[in-house]
Amino acid sequence: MSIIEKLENNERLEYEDAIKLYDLDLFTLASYANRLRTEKHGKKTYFNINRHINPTNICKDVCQFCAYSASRKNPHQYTMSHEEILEIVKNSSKNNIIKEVHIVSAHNPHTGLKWYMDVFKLIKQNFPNIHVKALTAAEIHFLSTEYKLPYQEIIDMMIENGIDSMPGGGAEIFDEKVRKRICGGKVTSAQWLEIHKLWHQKGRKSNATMLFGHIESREHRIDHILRLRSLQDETGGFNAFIPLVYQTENNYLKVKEALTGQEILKTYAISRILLDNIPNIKAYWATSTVKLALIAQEFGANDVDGTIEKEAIQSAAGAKSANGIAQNEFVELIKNSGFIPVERDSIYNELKVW
Ligand code: V47
Repeated sequence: MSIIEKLENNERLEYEDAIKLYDLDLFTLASYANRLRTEKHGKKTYFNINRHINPTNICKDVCQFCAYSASRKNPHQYTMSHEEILEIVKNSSKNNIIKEVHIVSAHNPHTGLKWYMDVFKLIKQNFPNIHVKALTAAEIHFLSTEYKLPYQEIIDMMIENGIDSMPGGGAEIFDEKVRKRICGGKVTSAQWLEIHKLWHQKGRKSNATMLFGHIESREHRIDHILRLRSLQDETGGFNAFIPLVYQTENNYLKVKEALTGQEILKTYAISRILLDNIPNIKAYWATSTVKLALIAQEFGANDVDGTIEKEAIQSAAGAKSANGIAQNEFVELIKNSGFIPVERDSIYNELKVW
């Protein structure tokens, strides 16, 4: 059966067919991805009102793509105090506007495990209505090795200290050869998947990312997406898949050519087509640019992430996301592009349809 016939019949595609998807023209891919998006979400596009906090940039790991870590080209080291972090949440949560804090740090060996956990405990005690999305699988692996505790114990601590869901960071690219080259030494692909599985087994939700547009090939992207699909078949715990477009500045991966918009849009569409079991495909505007995130709505994406407010990881590598985006601007942009803006909470309950 041809790939088009399989797409017409909504058949699940395995690796050999999946890789052929990139050979289809952009608008053919768009039409199948958009059909699937529309079946699941109609014209709705989700966003949330969130605040990103990056409490420390001191990192014991060395990822070639990272411009945020202070051990790399960024000479400015910082570690926030708990008071500073609480002040940020307090200022952002005036009038109950933000619904989520998204907390991701570098792997700082100097603070102690308690410092990490107290951040979440204090936020939850002081702001019980705010959803705490925190600790990537890479951070969990770091804490587990640094403090010689099994993943399970770190996960139990996360739950005790008020973490509601896990972000999707640290996945990068699962192919072991590429991974070794871009972030050797940190959480392996198998460990990343194992940590999310353990988290899902606790009845909790998480997201999954893929960093693309660096030295990986199309085959590596397909392999990455299919490994996520297999785990999702087992656990059903992923809320969203987020392809992160690689930002090229201030880091050590020498990437000559940035991806074309066409390749990025194909990747969103292919993600939607292959991930028949992950409901939300997020075009994270901080890495795709706002304009492409809006276009991605026609290519399978049904989520554009949140207002962010402050962002340090992608902006260090050249993204225009340092100061977030205002809620009313988001709403206007989604509306003007022909979609229905829906403010959601962190686990995709609808809060307001505009
Ligand atoms: O894992 C680092 C990426 C991630 C660069 O779960 C880079 O809702 C592009 O995971 N170019 C952290 N990306 C951010 C993240 C995330 C973002 C938004 C939403 C969610 C979610 C998760 O940032 C890291 C890494 O893959 N990153 N450097 C770079 N130069």
